[in-house]
Amino acid sequence: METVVLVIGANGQLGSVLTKALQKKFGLERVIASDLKSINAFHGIFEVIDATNESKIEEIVTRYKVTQIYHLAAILSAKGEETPLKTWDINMKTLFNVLEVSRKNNIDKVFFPSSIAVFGEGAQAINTPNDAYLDPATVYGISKAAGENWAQYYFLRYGLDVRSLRYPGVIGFQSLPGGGTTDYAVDIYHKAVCEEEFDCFLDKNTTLPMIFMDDVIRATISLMDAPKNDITIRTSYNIAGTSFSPAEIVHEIRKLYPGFKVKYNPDFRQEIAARWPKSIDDSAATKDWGWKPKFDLERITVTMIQKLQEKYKTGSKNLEALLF
Ligand code: VAH
Repeated sequence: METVVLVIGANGQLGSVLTKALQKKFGLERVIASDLKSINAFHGIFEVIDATNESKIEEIVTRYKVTQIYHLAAILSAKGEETPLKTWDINMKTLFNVLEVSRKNNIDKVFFPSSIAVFGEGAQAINTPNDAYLDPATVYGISKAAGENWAQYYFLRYGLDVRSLRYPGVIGFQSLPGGGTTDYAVDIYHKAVCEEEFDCFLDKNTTLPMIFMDDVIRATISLMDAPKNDITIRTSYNIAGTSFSPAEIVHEIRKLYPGFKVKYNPDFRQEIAARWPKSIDDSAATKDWGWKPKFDLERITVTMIQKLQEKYKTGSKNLEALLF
């Protein structure tokens, strides 16, 4: 049967880029983008889906004969702390709906994004191993750790081929993030290109694992293309891009914008970040399906600045309007 992909959460920071990559790979007619509302961001097929509604997901899966589901809808770490129980409900209910619809409709493969937010102070902070103790301190992290175990359960109990990656902080120029603790690392480039001062909500020396969007897309598709028997980890794979602190990203930016101004005003997100790893051991992903990142901080910075200069050249600082 031909591959037909449903992307849930296609309007998000990752979903908006991954959807276009999947359309390029499979063709416009074989990818169904979906989210809570249509924002006319995509060529091709778009369906409005509230992923808390299982029957709506099943209706679309049946109508288009979907064979793969990428479940990218979730409330992220910082935003999630505003309404903990609602975050838990939404992050888990949507996952259960995807897993149940996939099980009942013999979906070939399901992608579930996890995060380095599943780690807490109980894990070694440097080169955190894949099998480190998980003691997440945010509801988002708790929901991702639980989700990983549910993914493994559906594989072991029902044979559902669910695959997962623990994303570091994702940095990209194509979309604006929302509600993440690592989002400073996207906003800072926009401020630099617009020659505005940047107000950083993390301490200057807070090192976090980060990854460039191109590496994220390549890792995700590589994982999903890997032969089923090569996947030895059914909770979630660590992947690493590069690690850096706000001070280090500022240093790189000032190579291109010497006058770039920054002030540091750590807020509640500093406490979240302080419990996360500083660097990640992704040797299992390398061994099982050949993972290797291509973007370090210097290459991320040059690429982000170049792409954002192109976008802002149109004279509009309302990048959101430019993105879609
Ligand atoms: C967040 N960008 O900040 C997400 C990510 C590792 C962090 O999961 O919540």
